[in-house]
Amino acid sequence: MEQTLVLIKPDAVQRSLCGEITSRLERRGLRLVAAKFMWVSQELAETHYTIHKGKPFYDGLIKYITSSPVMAMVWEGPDGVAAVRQTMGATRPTEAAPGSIRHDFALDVGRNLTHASDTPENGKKEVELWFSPDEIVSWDRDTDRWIFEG
Ligand code: DAT
Ligand code: MG
Repeated sequence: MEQTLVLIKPDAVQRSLCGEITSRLERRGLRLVAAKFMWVSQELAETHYTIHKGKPFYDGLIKYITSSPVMAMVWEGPDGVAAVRQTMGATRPTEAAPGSIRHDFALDVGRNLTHASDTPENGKKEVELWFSPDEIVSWDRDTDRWIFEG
């Protein structure tokens, strides 16, 4: 089962979209294994976005992610990273597929509502960065056999 970090970013929290976003992931069949509502420290923001350091949008990105609380979650499922990225849509909302979250609720790349890990390796790294092992809940869902074949 592949795990991915999902962040409901400050704009989505302020726009009361936490329920809408988690609902779409639940409906897809993904399984929630961790969640917390939190302020993002400057240090965590910089570590999380270290790959973008030096890019023109970096300072704005750090300011955005630390500007208001976020809801951090871990979701899992078969091919979970790709599935969640698809549900979120392309980074630029105007390039996101119709029906994706970023298409349906966003316009600006700097206010694109969510973060989702982009590879299984980064999923693992990001889950470890944002959550301690005791915050990850291992559980079986009664509907799993109707959603996961294996
Ligand atoms: P994603 O969040 O889809 O993984 P990314 O990792 O390339 O996208 O970039 C991280 C975030 O940085 C992205 O969600 C929004 C912001 N960003 C990326 N490219 C940008 C740009 N050209 N201008 C402004 N913000 C940008
Ligand atoms: Mg990314």
